[in-house]
Amino acid sequence: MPLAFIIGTAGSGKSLLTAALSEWLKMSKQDVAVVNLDPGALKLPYSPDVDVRNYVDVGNLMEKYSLGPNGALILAADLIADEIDNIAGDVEAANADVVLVDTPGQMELFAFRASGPYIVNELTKEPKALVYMFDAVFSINPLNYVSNMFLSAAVYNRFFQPQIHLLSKCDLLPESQVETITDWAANPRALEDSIEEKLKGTKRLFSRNMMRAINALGIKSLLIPVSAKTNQGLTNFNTTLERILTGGDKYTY
Ligand SMILES: Nc1nc2c(ncn2[C@@H]2O[C@H](COP(=O)(O)OP(=O)(O)O)[C@@H](O)[C@H]2O)c(=O)[nH]1
Ligand SMILES: [Mg+2]
Repeated sequence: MPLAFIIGTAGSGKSLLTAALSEWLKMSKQDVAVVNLDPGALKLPYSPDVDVRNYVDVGNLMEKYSLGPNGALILAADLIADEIDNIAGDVEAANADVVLVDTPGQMELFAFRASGPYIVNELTKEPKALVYMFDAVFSINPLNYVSNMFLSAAVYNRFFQPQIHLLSKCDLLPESQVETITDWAANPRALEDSIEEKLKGTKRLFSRNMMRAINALGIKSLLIPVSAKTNQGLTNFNTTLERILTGGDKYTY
């Protein structure tokens, strides 16, 4: 079964989008399973079919190794790799036609430690996609937008899997601002113009050069606006996901 990994900075909306898309898929009669890979999650907006917290307990780690919450989360992220056979077995047993994987709250625990790419490789040999989330409210400033482009390129450089880019929480911005940001993704010239207009001095220079360097990598990818509160954009998002995971077919017939 194909897998989609939902990735983004802390609070970018990974867990709520996982919940919204899985509900939306169920309504479309698609057989979906949801995996929680965040050992530090206290409360989730969905009930996971597979839960890493069954294997790794952050509270226990804090006590056993006298760690603070950050240290315990780092250790937990690494310990997940040791449980990969169990987790892969649980995913297999869920026997769904598509699997959504919600990743740890702090992106670096998944993307920038050895265990993340190992987990992505070992969990399945079937088609997979990474879904990278740009927080809309954060991204409205071109400086922040370029920083997020940089992070998404860094994530690509860790996994080398097909990557979809979403603009999350777009219900929080007026339509015109959502359009401005999606235009930046589609049209580098528009982003350069906004950088010239909105930024000055070192910030302008740095943002422009960083943006040009990232564009030169050739990983241009459109930004799909979505909202996990209103379900806006889920059709578009899922069409793109289907194209990567199944070649454009439904997951369940
Ligand atoms: N308005 C709005 N808020 C959202 C949306 N998605 C997530 N949030 C809120 O943003 C916060 C962080 O979301 P969460 O899914 O936990 O982020 P995660 O850390 O990436 O998993 C929560 O308070 C959510 O309710 C959205 O589409 N619209
Ligand atoms: Mg989360």
